[in-house]
Amino acid sequence: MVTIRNNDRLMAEIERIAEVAGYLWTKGWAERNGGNISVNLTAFLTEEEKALPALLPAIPLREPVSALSGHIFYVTGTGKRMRYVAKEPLSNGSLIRISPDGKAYEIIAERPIQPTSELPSHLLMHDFLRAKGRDNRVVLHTHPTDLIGMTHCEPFLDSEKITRTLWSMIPECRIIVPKGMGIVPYEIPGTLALAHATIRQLERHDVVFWEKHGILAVGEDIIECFDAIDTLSKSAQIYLYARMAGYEPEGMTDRQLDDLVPAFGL
Ligand code: 2HA
Ligand code: ZN
Repeated sequence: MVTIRNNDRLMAEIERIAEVAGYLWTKGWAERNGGNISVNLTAFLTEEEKALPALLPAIPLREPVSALSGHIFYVTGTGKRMRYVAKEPLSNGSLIRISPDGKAYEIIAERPIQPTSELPSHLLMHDFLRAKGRDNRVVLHTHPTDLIGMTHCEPFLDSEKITRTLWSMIPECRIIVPKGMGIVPYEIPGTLALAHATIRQLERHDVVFWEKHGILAVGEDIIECFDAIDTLSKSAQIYLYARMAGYEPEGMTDRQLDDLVPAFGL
């Protein structure tokens, strides 16, 4: 019988997803079932594993994702909590296979766990990035308290303003999030309107704020996506702590930020 459990590389990658799910919970970014993760695992599966039988009838997608034909994703389950994804990723998420025409998906392992309500949005983002030739494997959405807090302040609902403020708190932020952050004005969670507005921001950024809701990062590696959000959260904390202490933080100068570009090959 074909089982994904014997594939050590695949299981190690699923363990890295679980590791990050644990960080989201311990950081306080994943209240209840907050947040969701999808990771393209196609490169980790054997041909035999890719052809595993579907556990349920195919589920149609609202919009086709033709650049993802035949691709396999790990996706957190709808209503599932990150603190449990951390312990048992395959009981709180599943592997899905996109149909050859990109119009539907099937759950192929390990249990018939329905994917997150944000799946159609995640897939549209994966599809967009892959069609653009970006080797994107990860879409990570979470609810960092400090970063969401900043989106409640009107002047920060401006990509340049929030990027400049957070970059200037510590050098690492400029280095680790070199494309800056996009902003998506409030939309109802789980809607394709939110997905399309996010995709417009992904043209220029790898990290996007969702006003009064959360943050979304895309990238090649789940740990790196987490690190980008974690670094932004650190910057937000420095900014907010300074404001709470009653002073406006000075921030690095433009010159200091610009000097990082050649120094780190940005
Ligand atoms: O999965 O965070 O945006 C729960 C959410 C929806
Ligand atoms: Zn959310």
